[in-house]
Amino acid sequence: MNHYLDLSDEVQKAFHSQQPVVALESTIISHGMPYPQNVETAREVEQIIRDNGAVPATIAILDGKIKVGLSDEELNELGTRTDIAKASRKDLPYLLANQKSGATTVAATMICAELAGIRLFVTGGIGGVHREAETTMDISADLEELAQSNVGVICAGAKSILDLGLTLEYLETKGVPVIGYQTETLPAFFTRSSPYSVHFRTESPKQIADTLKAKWELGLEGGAVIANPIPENTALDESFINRIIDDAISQAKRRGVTGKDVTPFLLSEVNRQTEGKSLEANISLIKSNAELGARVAVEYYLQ
Ligand code: PSU
Ligand code: MN
Repeated sequence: MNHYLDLSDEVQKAFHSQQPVVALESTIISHGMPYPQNVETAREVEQIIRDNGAVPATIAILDGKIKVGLSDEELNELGTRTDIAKASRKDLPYLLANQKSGATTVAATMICAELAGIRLFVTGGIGGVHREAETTMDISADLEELAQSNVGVICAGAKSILDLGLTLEYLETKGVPVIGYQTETLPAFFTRSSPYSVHFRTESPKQIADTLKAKWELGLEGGAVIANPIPENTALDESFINRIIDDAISQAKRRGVTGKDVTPFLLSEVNRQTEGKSLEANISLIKSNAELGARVAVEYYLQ
């Protein structure tokens, strides 16, 4: 095992007794939601995974170690400390070599999950190709990681802060299957559908697990996107949320926000302008993703 890895007791026990393990990211805790909802949600999401027969492994970089499975205190630290870096693929070497801390993005969580031998990972939404990427070249490292790390990512699609059409094109080029769970269209995080088709519609956790097995048994490197629409009762009105997203994007442009700050800026601006409605939606969809992720993991590991 890689000497940077530090597995919690719960995760170690799960590996020894061959229980299914599901990874969770930490950028959503440190940079995606406000305190105290971030910490409360992180704990609740872990419990949902346990209740559905799997073991949660929230991943973060703490003092130069890749933590796989966090204690309550560590979750609290990630949710309250203001000096936690957003850690993507490019950031891992420096943070580890210099005993620093960081909250892992989808890309970095996939890397750490794979190092630990975890095949399934639950999050809210993935990064992707930003609008106007043809001039800014802002394309999330999450997409390259999906192309190369062998981890299935359960999410609610992607926010339309991104260009969803170009994001799908990118994933298609890289051979990353985008699998809809009981949906034909790519969910747009806050809403259950979008004008874009997923690559395949599936009906059950078993069908998803079998598809992942076939991919990896064929030696096809890389991950998959499993897109689970937000529960109907918490989905936001499409024109309401799109108006706010458009406004957040033009503000980011006006203020000259670039690089790794773009996504956190847009997320917090959307949170602010929806006065908590987007936060409620975010919490609801991540819980729903946790349930699906645990059920897929059970099928993947135990059948
Ligand atoms: N999109 C969301 N919520 C999030 C993120 C993206 O709807 O919390 C976070 C994830 O951690 C994702 C990261 O991996 O932002 C992508 O950042 P960037 O676009 O800078 O690659
Ligand atoms: Mn970016």
